[in-house]
Amino acid sequence: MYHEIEGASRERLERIQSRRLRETVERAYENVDFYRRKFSEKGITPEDIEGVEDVSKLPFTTKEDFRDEYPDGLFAVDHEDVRRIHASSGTTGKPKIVSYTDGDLQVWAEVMARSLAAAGVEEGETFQNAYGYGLFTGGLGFHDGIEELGATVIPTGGGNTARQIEMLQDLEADAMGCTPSYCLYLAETAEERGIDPRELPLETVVIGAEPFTDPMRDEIERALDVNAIDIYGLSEIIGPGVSVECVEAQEGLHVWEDHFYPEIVDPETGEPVDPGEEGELVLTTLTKEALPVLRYRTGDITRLHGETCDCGRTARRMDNVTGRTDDLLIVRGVNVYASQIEEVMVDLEDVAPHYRIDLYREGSLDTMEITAEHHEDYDGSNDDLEDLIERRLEERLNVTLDEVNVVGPGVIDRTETGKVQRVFDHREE
Ligand code: DLL
Repeated sequence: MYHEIEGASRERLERIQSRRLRETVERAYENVDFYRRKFSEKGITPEDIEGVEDVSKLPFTTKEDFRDEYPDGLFAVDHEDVRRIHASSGTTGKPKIVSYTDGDLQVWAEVMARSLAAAGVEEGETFQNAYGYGLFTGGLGFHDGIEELGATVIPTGGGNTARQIEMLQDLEADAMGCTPSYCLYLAETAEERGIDPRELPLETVVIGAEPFTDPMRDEIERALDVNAIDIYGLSEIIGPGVSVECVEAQEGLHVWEDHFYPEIVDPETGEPVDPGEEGELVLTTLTKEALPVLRYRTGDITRLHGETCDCGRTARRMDNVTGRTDDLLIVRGVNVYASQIEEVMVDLEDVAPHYRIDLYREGSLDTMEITAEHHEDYDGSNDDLEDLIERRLEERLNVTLDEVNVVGPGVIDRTETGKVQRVFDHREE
């Protein structure tokens, strides 16, 4: 274990959680107007929260709150104490902006170091970090954790697969981090180039940032002859490093509960579900300074397990996340909300309100196709309109479209119920 707290008794852990929850509530209430407003709407004050047993008295925070408080309405410290900013796409309009103090960056590096150690990565080993650097939390989150652990980081970032493979061969990384789909793509590309991916030196890949199924993980493990370890996290809470599987059991992801308090609620009612039941994961930060977040509705569907684990870690485990409560589609690791596409489409005068989004998995990579009807009175060329749609969507989504088709009025099937279905996700078919 990287830190002795990982093996702490449940009683000790809960005492720490309760103390930190009180401090977080206090900090949020004192420094963020938004929370003061929410508390008064609920008729509570920080004194009502004595420990984790009171957590469900607190108001939820949602992604819409990040949008409404854009850019820095949720920050709890002055700008000079913010050492870093990251961002992730929001449902509409602006991205969600997240911030970190020096202390937050230290905590993040530590939970990432713990996560990597749990995944089986050791001090002195070499880690090729193929998560994207930049506003996305994947690249820098992993980077700092790898250094904190005392391993060597190769910051390749995303893309440039040929170079990525060459680096793996020449610098002999023991471990790599990337999205599960990119991992498979890399294995396929190696094969196309006459390199047996199983001969690459990798022993571990740490995969996350998008959902994947067990068969997909088996394929990764087989293709590269590695352990593929699931890591979970989200920008609003910190980034990667909220929870991770341990290599010993590889059965559920230990949530670093001394920093993030997990609950599972019914996505419809917001009420806590029975222990072990499936529902929406809700997270409260316990130590974040720049951006304390109370009861964040992640939109991720999972369940929590309390049984002790073979590895000796006492933190509860969550299931691999495979579903969402909302319209988030993660395409090649990039977060895209269907509502962002909707916004672009309704702004285009020559496009009728009928369009569909088709997602496929070709080999190991996601592809996204848009089919849209032009208006009855549009007399331009379909090619021009396709180019326009493509340009507008790519600007807005930061993801390349694989195909845009403009068709005549009435071509796209209408539903009989009147409920439109725009997204057709064929990736798990
Ligand atoms: O994806 C942070 C991250 C980077 C996690 C690298 C793991 C590795 P966001 O861009 O804010 O942050 O996206 C967060 O991605 O709410 C989930 O829906 C999804 N997600 C993240 N990890 C997993 C995972 C990063 N292991 C959103 N399995 C989350 C399934 C995941 N979904």
